Order: sequence, then C-alpha cells, then structure tokens
Amino acid sequence: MLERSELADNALQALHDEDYDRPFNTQTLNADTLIFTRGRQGQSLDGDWNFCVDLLDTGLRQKWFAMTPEQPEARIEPWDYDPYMGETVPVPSCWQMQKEKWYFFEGSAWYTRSFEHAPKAARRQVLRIGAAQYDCKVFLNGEFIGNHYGGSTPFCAELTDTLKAGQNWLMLCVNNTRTLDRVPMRNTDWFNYGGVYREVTLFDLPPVVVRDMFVRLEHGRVHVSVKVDGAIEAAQLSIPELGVETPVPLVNGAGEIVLDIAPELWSPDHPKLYDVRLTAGEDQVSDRIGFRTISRDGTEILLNGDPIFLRGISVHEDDVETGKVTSEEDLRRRFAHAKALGCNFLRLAHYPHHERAAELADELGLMLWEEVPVYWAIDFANPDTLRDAANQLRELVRRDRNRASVIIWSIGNENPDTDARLNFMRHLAELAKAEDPTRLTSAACLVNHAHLKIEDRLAAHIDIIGLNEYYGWYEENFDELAEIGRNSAPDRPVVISETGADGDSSGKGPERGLFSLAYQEEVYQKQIATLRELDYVKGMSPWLLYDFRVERRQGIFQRGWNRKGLIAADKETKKPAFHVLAAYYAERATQEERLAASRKGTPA
Ligand code: GCB
Repeated sequence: MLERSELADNALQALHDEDYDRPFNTQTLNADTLIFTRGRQGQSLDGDWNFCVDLLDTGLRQKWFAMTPEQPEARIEPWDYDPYMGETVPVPSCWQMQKEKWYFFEGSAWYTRSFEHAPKAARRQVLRIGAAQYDCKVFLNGEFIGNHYGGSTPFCAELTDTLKAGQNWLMLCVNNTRTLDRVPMRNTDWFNYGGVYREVTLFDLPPVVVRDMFVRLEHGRVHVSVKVDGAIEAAQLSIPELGVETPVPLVNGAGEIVLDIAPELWSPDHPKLYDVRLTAGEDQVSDRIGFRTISRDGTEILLNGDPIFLRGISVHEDDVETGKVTSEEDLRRRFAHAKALGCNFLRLAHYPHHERAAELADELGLMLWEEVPVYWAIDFANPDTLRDAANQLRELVRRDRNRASVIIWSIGNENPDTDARLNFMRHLAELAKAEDPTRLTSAACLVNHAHLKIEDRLAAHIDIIGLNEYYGWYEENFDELAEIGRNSAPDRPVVISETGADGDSSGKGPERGLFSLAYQEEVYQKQIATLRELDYVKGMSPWLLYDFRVERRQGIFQRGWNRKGLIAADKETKKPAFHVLAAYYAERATQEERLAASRKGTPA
C-alpha cells in the first residue's frame, strides 16, 4: 500500500523496510499441507488473470494485496498498481512466452482473479496450484494464506475460513528470482521461466478429507497406507477387478493394511492398471494403479525379478511456444518419439515434470526417472537449502508414488563431491527411502577425471550410479572413456544418465566439426561402441530428446538454445544421431526379448 497509507507502520515504511518480505517467506504450504486429489472433481481457476510484473517488489512493500476493488475515480491515494484491472495473462502460462517485454524478466509478478463462492454448511475449500515458479505467496480477500518454495511441485492451501459468500479475490505473488540458497540455485542449464504454469483448481470438500493414499507391492504383497484429516474409525478400500472391498482401520487418521491378492504385474510390455477407490466418510478419491517391483541385485536392475536394460532418453519440459507449460498433446508426442527411438525409459530432467507425464507413462508402458533440482553447486552447508530440497522431494514422492512407471527417484545432478554435499545427499537418499521404500534411488554423478574412474562417495548411498559423461564433447580424448570403463568396478548398476553432443539442424550449422550434425552422429556411434562393452552399464538416457531454450548458450550455432537434442526444438526434425541410437536400441530390444524368452523357456 502507498507510502502514506494507514496500513504502513509509519509513513515511509514501504520505502525503508528491507525485511518487507520476511513475514511472507513462511513456507507454510508444503508436503504436509498437500491433499490427495486424484479422482476428485474441482473447479478450474485457469483462464485469464490480471497480471503485473514487479521488479522492485513494490507490491509486497506497499501491500497491494490489501487494496479493495474500486473504480479508479473513487481511489483517494495515488496507487502504483490496481490488481483489479489492467493487463491479463492466461493461467497456466510462463510470462516469458506471453510478451517479448517479459522475456528476461526475473522477479515478482502479481496474479489476481475473482471467483464466486456459495457457502454450504460443513464444507471445506482447498486450493491446489499444480506449480508456480519459484516462490509463491497466496492471498485471499486481502489476507495472507501461505507461501510455497519450489518451482515444479504442487501445493495446497486451505481457504475455508477466509472465503466470503459471493465474490472472492485471489492474489498470487510469484517470484522466479534465482538465489544462492535455493533449489536450484543461481546457475542452471535450462531457462529460468516464471509464472503459474500448471493448473489451478479449487476443491470443495467434506469435513473429513483423504490426505494421502499410497498403494504398492512390497515384499510380495499389496500394502495400502491411508491418511485422513478427521476422526473416523475406518476408510473403505475397493479394487473391484481384484475383488477387494475392505475397511482400512484408522488410528488418529492413519492406517495401513496388507492385502492377500495376486494382481497381474505391470511392465512396459503389459502396462496393466487397476481402478482403486477409497471412501472416507463422505469423501472419495480414486486412482489407476499398477503393481510391479523394481530392485537391484549386484549390478543388475530387476523389474518384477527379471534383469532389464534401460533404453532411455533424457528430456526437459520445454516448448518453443509455451515454455514450461505442458499439454496432453505435447506429452503424447514426447512419448511417441521415445517409443520411435526404441525407448522403454525416460529421464525426466532436472525437476519434477507435469504429473500427467507419469500417468501417461503408466498407461503407455514406459519407465521413468524422476528428479528434484538439486543441481550443480547448491548451498549444501545451508540447513534452509536442505529444508527446501527435502520438501520438494517429499512433494514429488507424495505426488507420484502410486505410479508404476516411476522406478527411480533421483536426488541430484552433477554436484561437487564435498563433505557438505555428502551429508546433504545422504539425508535426501534416506528421506526418499523413508517416504517410499519401493523404488530405487539415484543421482547423476561425475567421472573422477583425475583417477579416470567412476568414483563418487555418494555412490554408497544410492541404488544406481547415474553417470554424466561427455566424451567427444566436453572431454576431448575419447580413449579415456574406455579406460574409465576398465578402471571401474562398481558394486551396483550404472546408468549413463547423460552423454551427447550439440548438432545444429537449422541449416545454418557447420558441415563438420563441433555443432555439426555429422559430429553429433559420430559421438553417438563412438559412445555406443564403447559403452556396449561395459557389463555394469544397465541403461542409458543420452542428453536429450529435444533441443531446449537456455540463456547461457549464446554461441553462433546455439543462439539461446542447447542443441543436444536428437530432435530439433520444432519437435519434428530428427537429426541423424536419432537413427544411430534407434538402431542400437532396436538391437538391444531384440537381445532382451531373446533373453526373456530363454528365461521362460519359450522361443523368441
Ligand atoms: C550436463 C547437465 C545438463 C546440461 C548438459 C549440457 O552435464 O547435467 O543439465 O544441459 O550437461 O548440455 O552441457
């Protein structure tokens, strides 16, 4: 609010207070306030919202959220913004993609919209925001509701006590400023999009609400854990196709049962899913769930007990037109391209992708690596940074732990091997197992170039060693890759989580050498020739499916894009290296089929 407003403690507070944002950086919207939303019908709050970028954080300083809707002529102070009129943007969107003037904007932006509410006795209203990059402060009718950190996970805010009959005004202050202490920190190799870029939904709920349902195959049996808000003695579980209709007894809102059933197992070849329904009081949720096991034995990765090779590809969430906004069509095209490449696996780098990705992967039979953005030089010694990372991991795991397609939680990417990092990552690895003992953990580690060896102290604390190596690109001497292969004897599976080279397919690229399509193709040929000999390498997800936008790549062939895609940013033009990898994966798939057939004793 204005410098002379009564809401300011003194006339100049809005100008002089540099702690203006402290009361709002509460992180009160976090994994603990999530509710289970699958199978629920909510009211969509997507569509046009009033919008204003706010580089100097004038909105928080002047308390724009406390303004009431009025005609401009009726205002008696010279307001610096009117949340109730002016420019609009659609939600979901990234502001960079809306107007050129916002392309490089980094800071706070204000979103405002109204919705009608008709109060009903004993109902609760919970707002869910699919993702807002990076920090989001929620206000309703002038009141501060809560704050969330983390740009790619969903969060929920209970609005029940602040809602009014009739018109209500919701305001979000979303800030995409990169800071040293957050996750990710200042320096990344992807574009720093900003905005409310996933769906916003309002749920109207009964007093007893299902907060969580976790259904999984563990030690050969189906376990179901339930959490509800509210004092009831039992929830009711049903899986009609398996004849399950049983109460889940609850103590203090929590309960777990073990079912004696033998579901058909989910696998890429047989992506079988079951309808699961849970009723608690008047509340009901449902999900489509597959059952499978994923484990490791020595250097093998086992799916349902059988060794597998992960024929993968890495992918960012990025689009020429929409930035980070992901549509169903975009996801289906992504998975169709992965299948055309011969993949059974994708690495969803470097942050949680849209939740629809894992639902679709469940249906289509693709395995996924999901990841939190603990990327490069995070402030590992800072407990606030750990708190942020741990919360993002919990939110991701809670969101997707019913998805059979998700086989790996990855807790970091290319972090320096320091003591502080080891402590930080150990904590995350343990947390992932505590939240979900049924999946494997990994992290993208680096080669020790001094020892020419796969060597990272974190390896002892994760199930799969993810390895990013760029022989032929950042590392010139290709022969060293074979040497690393020989020098290393890991005691657990290695997945080459990245490798690749840029290839400019715009027609303006060079004919030969770095950035040419021919060079990219050659790097893939050499990588495959070397890696195929390493029997502890149990999968790969080269870098990456599509070219992606990023500020830090400004070379003449890059022009604001990382061009390591096997397909150009148009998501159509396949580069020659695509076919090299496809040929290798086709060969591997045939081998796998033969092995599977010989295990079963049937001809392939
Ligand atoms: C890496 C990073 C990835 C980059 C890639 C590159 O090692 O993990 O985020 O985009 O290399 O292209 O340099």
